[in-house]
Amino acid sequence: MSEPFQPAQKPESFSSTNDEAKLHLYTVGTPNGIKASILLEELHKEYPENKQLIYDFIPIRFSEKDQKKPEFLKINPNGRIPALIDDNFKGHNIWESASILIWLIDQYDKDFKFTFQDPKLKSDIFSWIFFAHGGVGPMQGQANHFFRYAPEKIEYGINRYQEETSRLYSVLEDQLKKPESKGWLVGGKYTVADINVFPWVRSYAWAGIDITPFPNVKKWLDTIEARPAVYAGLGVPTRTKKLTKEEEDQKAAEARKAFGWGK
Ligand SMILES: N[C@@H](CCC(=O)N[C@@H](CS)C(=O)NCC(=O)O)C(=O)O
Repeated sequence: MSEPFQPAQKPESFSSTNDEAKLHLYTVGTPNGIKASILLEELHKEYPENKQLIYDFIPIRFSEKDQKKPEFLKINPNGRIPALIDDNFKGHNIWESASILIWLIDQYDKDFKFTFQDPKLKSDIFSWIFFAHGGVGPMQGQANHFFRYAPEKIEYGINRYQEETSRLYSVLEDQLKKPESKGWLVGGKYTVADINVFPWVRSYAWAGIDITPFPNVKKWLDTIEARPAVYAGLGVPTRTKKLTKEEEDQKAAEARKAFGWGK
């Protein structure tokens, strides 16, 4: 019988070590997948000696429906990426992208580099994480669907989800433009709240969203994008390049085929 998944691979940051990977990320290069690899890379940079943070990744193939296979459903009953197995905790499985970030911070960010010890600031981090997890992700995901993938162009659906995504961006803009924010969502520093929503906002163009009304969001995007750990995380499972219009249409067509949209 063939293996259900492609072999695990070590990311570039751990390619020179023979030490065993303790964390196993099941992923695809989508906004939800990338947020996990970005945080793993950030943690590795802050805690380079911590061998518990050595990770590998298993590239999930939507075209093969890897995410719906029984072996995967044992890891994530929702049949979606990302999912993480933590061998430092007897193979504990974590699913839902924000839940993975919270787990990693709680277990491995002992010096509060990407969070806060103060309970009120930690609660603010959760507010922004859940705002993004229940708002930006789902709404922008639907904007993507109606704008890029739906076999028919339904103006009502496109407008509804693009407008709601833009409204959510305006909430980010208002937060980021406050002088005390210092350009970050919580407590004047780069935290897991920023990491959680960054990959979604980064792909605004794919959802057909205009970023120009949100200059502080654009500046925040560029600042995060320039971080070496973010660059490393964006390369997992593979680094994508800027697409031409034809390549964008091809990518949308491949997704339509993989998910059976518009049959
Ligand atoms: N709320 C979930 C959403 C996960 C999700 O929708 N993942 C997409 C990729 S971004 C997926 O796995 N799609 C495959 C499918 O629907 O079968 C999370 O944040 O982890």
